[in-house]
Amino acid sequence: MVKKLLAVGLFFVGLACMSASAEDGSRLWLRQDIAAQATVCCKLQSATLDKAKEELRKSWQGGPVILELCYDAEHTALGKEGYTIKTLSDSVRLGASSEAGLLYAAYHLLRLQETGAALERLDIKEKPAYDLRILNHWDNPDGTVERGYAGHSLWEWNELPETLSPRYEAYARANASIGINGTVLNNVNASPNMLESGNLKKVKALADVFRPYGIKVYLSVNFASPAVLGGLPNADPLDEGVFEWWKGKVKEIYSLIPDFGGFLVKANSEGQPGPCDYGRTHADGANMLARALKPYGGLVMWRAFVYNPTEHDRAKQAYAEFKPLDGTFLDNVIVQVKNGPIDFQPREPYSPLFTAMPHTSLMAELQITQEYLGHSNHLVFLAPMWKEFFGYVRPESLRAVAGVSNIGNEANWCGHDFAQANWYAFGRLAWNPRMSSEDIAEEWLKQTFADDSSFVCPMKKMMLESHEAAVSYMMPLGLHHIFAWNHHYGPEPWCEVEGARPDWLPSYYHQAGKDGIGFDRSSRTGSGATAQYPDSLARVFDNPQTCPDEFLLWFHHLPWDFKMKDGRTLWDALCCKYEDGLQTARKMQAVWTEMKPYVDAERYGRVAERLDIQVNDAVWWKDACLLYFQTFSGMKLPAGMEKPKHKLKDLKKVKLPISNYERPAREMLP
Ligand code: BDP
Repeated sequence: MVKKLLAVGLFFVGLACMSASAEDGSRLWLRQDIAAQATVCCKLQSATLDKAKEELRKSWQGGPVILELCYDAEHTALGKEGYTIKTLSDSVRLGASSEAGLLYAAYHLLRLQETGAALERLDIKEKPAYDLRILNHWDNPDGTVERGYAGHSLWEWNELPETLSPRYEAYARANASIGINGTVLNNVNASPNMLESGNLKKVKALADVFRPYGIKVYLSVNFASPAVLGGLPNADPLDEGVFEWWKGKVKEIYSLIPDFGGFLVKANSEGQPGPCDYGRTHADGANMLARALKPYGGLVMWRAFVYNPTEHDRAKQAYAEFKPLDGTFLDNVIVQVKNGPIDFQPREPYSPLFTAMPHTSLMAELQITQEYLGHSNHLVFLAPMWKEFFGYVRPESLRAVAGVSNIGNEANWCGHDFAQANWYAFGRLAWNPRMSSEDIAEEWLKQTFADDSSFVCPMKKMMLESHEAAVSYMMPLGLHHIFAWNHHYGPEPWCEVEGARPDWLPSYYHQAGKDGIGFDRSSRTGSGATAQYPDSLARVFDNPQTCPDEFLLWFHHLPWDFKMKDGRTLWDALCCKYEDGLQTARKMQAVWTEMKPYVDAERYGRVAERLDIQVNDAVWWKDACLLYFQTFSGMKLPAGMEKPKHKLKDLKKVKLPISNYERPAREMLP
C-alpha cells in the first residue's frame, strides 16, 4: 500500500488533493490507486453506471470487468440493490438488476482487491438486509451540528444551491462504497424554516449530487410547520387545513426532487411540538404525514424517543406510549426506535419496544456520533456495541436502520481518525448485520492504513476491546447517565442543578446511598421495567442472581457488599471494572506507540494526541466515580489498584466550558 501511494504521489504531484496535507484523513478508507486504467465493458450509460465504470477504470488492477444489467431469476431474487460478482476465464462479471446494484458490486470488487482477498475464483451473491440504510444528520441551518464533534456542518447552506462543495460528492461516494442509500440532512430538532421554498432548492442541489450514488435525500420536519411557517392557526393532524398544507408542501418538494425519500419526525419529545399538543396520538400525527407522502412513494420515520418529566421510570416511557399504538400506523410509516430505552448510553439493554410491536414497521436508530462515548476524543469502535444489540433483536424483525452521523467539515470528516471506522461499520452492518465486528475492523484497517498483519492484528484487537474499555472506565455494571450536565462528556455523578428535571440528573439513575447503588427496575420491588421484555428474558433480568453483570445496576439496586457471581463484593467488582477500563486505555496507548512504523506521521500524531486525552479521561472517570461512590460505600479500594490521582473536592469544581457542539480540548481537562 505504501509503495502504491508513493507511485501515485510521483505521477500526480500536481493534483490538489495530494498537496501539503496528503494524510489529513480526507481520503477515508478510499485510498485506492488512481492510475490503474482498467478495461471496463458496459453497453449502457447512465450517471450511476458512469460512476461505477470510473471507479473501476481508475482503481481495478486485474483483467477486464464486464458490467451487466440482468433481469433473470437469480438477479431479481437479489432485490433492487443486490448483485453478483463472478470470475470468468478472462474477465470478472458484475451483474445486478439495477444500476445501483452494479455500483455496489464495483465497490465490493475494489474492496476485495484492497483487502488482499483471493480474486481468482469469485462467485459472490449479495443482497442487503435492509432496503433503507440511512444516515441522520443533526445539522442545523446555522452550520452547527447537535452532538457533532468534527467541526461544522458539511452543508454550506449559505452557498447552496449555486456553489457545490466538492465534499458533497466525496461524501456521497464514501456512503455508496459502504452501501448507505439515504441521508436525512437536518437535525431532528428541526427548524420549520427548513421547508421554506428557498431552502428546498438547496436541498434539491444536494439531492442532485447524491442521486448518481444511489442516495436519496430526506428531511427532518417540525410538526408545527403549518402554523409557524404556513401561518395556520394550529398544526392539529386531524384538521383538514393542516393536512392540505402538508399536501401542498409535499407536492412542492417532489416537483423539485422526484425521488425525495420522506420525513423524519421528532414529536412531543424534549419540547418539540407534536400531535399530543392537540390531544391526538403519535399514530394520528404520523399517518397524516404518511397520507400526504403516499402518492409519491415517500416514507415517514416517526421517532419513539419520548419521555416526560412526570413518569416514574424514564426507561419505561416509550413503551408505555407506543405499544398501545401497535398496528395503527399506515404502511409507509416506520417507527424509529433508539437501540436502548433511555438514550445512547455507553451500554444499554435493547429497547423493549423492539419485541413489543409485531404489527408495526420498526427501524433501529443507532448513534455513530459519540455523544456519550468520549466525543471525538476517545477511540471507541462501536461495531461490538451494535452487534450486542443485534444479538438480542433479530435483524429480520426490523425494516431499516438509521445511524446518527459523526460527520462534519473537518478535513478527516469525523474528528478522530478512528471515528471513521464507526461510519464505515454502520454502513457495513446496515448492509449485513450478521457481519462480525472482527471482519469489519479488519477491512477498515487494511483499506485505511496498511495491509500488514503486524499492524492489522494488534490494531484489530485494540479496536475490538475499545468499547468494553470505555464502558468500564465510564459506567460499568449497568450504570448509566452519570455525565456532566448538558455536554455529556465527563463524569459528574454528584451533579445537581436547581430546578432541573430529576430525570436529567445523574442521581436519578445511579441512586447511590448508604444502602447501595443502582436503579431498581425489577418487578417485585422496583419500577417493573423488566416486565416490558418477553417473559423468558424478563425472568433473567428480574433476578440479580441471573441478570447479566453488564446490566446489573441497570435493573437492580443492590447493597455495596452484594455478592457477585464470582464471590467478590459489588464494591470490589465496581472498582475493578474502573481499573480494567483504565488499564486497557493505557494498553491501547502503548500498542499505538508500537504502530508508529506503519502509520504516516500526521495520522500517527493525531491519534496519539487523542489517546493521551483518553487515558487522562479514564483516570478522571475512575477517580470521580469511585471517590464519590466511596462516600456512600465507606469501603476501601481493593489492593493492587492504581491510587487516585485527583481529589474529589477538586474534581467537583471542574466545569468544562463546552457546548453541545464541541469536543473539549486537552487544556480544559483536569
Ligand atoms: C439526545 C441528545 C439530544 C437530542 C436527543 C434526540 O442529547 O441532543 O436532540 O437525544 O435524539 O441524545 O432527539
